Amino acid sequence: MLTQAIARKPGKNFAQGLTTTVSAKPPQYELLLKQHETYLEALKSCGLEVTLLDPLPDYPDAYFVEDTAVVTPDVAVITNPGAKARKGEEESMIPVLAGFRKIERILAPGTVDGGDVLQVDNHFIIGLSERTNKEGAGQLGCILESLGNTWDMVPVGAGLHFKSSVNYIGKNTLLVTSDFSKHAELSGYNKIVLERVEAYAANTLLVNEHLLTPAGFPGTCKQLKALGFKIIELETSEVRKMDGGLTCMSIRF
Ligand code: CIR
Repeated sequence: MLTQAIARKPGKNFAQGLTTTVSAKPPQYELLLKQHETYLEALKSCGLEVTLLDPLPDYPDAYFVEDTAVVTPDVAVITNPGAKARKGEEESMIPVLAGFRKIERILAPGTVDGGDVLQVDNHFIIGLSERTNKEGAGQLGCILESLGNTWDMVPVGAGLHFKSSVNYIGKNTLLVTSDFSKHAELSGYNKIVLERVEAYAANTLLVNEHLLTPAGFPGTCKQLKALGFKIIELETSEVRKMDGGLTCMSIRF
């Protein structure tokens, strides 16, 4: 049962963050704040106590807190973010997470973004991406293994992070984009393979038996409901313009 979430309010300069998404309309701060607040309310409605941190003016992407730490019942592993512009965000998480867990760190030349780390009970699947390298994944794997967990690495050939494309939704089931439907490392799970036009819905977040899923993907929503999942649909238009989604905006434990 998850009880805590750490999140950070987006700063006014959020649109200066990294993005590869071309959007017809520029990102809107007021709308992002509204979507972020609704997201936090949804986390609370799933039973989480939310710690909300202030924006970090030097880091427009800092509200994507997920990338800065991997937290398990035993440890908080502070990452070494793979994007140059985001290095340093992780330092501000140390005093926050030290209040909950013992701290370990990923050290250079290792890099890890939390968005590449998918937890399925005590098994961790670590995506190797432009942000997470083999050295970083190995360091994280060693820490997790020393605490009784298992882990595996998966190449991320598409999308920004592994969890942009694959998420665990409970009942031994993964929600995956078609790019990940045949990966050997994922063969032990049931899979719901998203239609190409609904690929963004892969970024669905399991919180205590509820699925927080992006609004606007009716096919996926219908399928999840039919399988008996409890769904909370959330607007994500402004986060999406910055290559982010629902998993990225909090650390849950
Ligand atoms: C970045 O490129 O780092 C941010 N604009 C988006 C990060 C999204 N985080 C995530 O998927 N875990």
